[in-house]
Amino acid sequence: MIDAVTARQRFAEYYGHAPAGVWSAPGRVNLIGEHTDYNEGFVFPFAIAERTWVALGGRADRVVRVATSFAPDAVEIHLDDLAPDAVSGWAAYPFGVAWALGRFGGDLSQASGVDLFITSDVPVGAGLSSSAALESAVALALDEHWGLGLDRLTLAKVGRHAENEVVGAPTGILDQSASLLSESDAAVFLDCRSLDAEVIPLHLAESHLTILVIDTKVEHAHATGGYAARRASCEAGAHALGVSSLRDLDAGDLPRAQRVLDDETFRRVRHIITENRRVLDTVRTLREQGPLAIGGLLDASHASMRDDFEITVPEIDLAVSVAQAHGAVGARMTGGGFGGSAIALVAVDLVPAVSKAVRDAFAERGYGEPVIFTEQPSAGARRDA
Ligand code: GAF
Repeated sequence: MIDAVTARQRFAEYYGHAPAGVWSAPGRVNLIGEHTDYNEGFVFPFAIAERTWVALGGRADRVVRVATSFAPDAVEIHLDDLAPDAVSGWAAYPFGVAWALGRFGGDLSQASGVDLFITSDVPVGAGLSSSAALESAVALALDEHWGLGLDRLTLAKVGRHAENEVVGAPTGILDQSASLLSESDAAVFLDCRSLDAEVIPLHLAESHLTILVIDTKVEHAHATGGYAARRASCEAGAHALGVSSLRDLDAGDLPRAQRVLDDETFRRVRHIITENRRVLDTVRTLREQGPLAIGGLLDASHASMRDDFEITVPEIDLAVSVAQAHGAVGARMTGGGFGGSAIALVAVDLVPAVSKAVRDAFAERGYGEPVIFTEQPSAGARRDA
């Protein structure tokens, strides 16, 4: 297990002296609201227990050096050389964040260099936002060390900017907001247009419920392929319907959308319109009736991602349908799709039975073994030491 003490030790072993501080940021599960963020809609994620840790030490020069436990070689860059196309691979995340901090109001011309050591237990490629955990931890650490004083929403924008401009993935602000704004036992209700955020208690433990994560091990990547295509369809749909974003439409616009758009674009647009409604209904239902009552909305969200947005894969659909058939309150894919993880809202005492049923079903179909674990909605990014 990784914690602040381990992160300090790893830094000290690598650089030969103690770090000035340790910061960490979590991955996320999105409870509901998929692909709505870049359509200026609503999302409702929570932070998971797995985190990325950044230990930082100051330097006298203007070099940023990054070492990690997941790549053999350290990488370094002079602060004057930071640029979107200056780096590639995993280093694009930390260096991209450093570059984006300069773009969001931090004057880096007098900033001194830093040594960073990064370590993480957020699963990579599981749809649980390992990239946002890395961006958010680095953003928080550098913001504090350099005394930039940027607020957390701005740091979320910094992470998104790094991902869009440096990594090259056209993602929205969901993941970084979840990582930076979450609190324990709660989810973040974010309006991605106004960026108004509200932390809403989930009351899972009182209801004897937990979130089961089923990582199908089917790896996804958002810098390529389907994710960008879905975003382009949404933008084309909004343009054809005369709105600046799909956020401006509701169910009353669906008949006109069906007349104006081709079938595929219509179904993409219908997913966004209905998913925004489901997020609002989830938040209201949770407040009025508690988490046991939101299962149908999770199920409907999955059906919409499978049939209208077409971002699920057979392994994910199987995990969801088996969980539903074995007593889950509700289940859906979480994250951008094309692989990754499903989540199921499950009574605590049903966890072993649902897990076994999913494992058996995967074995029967000849799919690779999924990794199944429970998640506790956890604290957001913070300074640990
Ligand atoms: C990925 C992206 F990074 C998010 O911005 C969001 O669009 C999500 O997919 C889908 O809801 O995690």
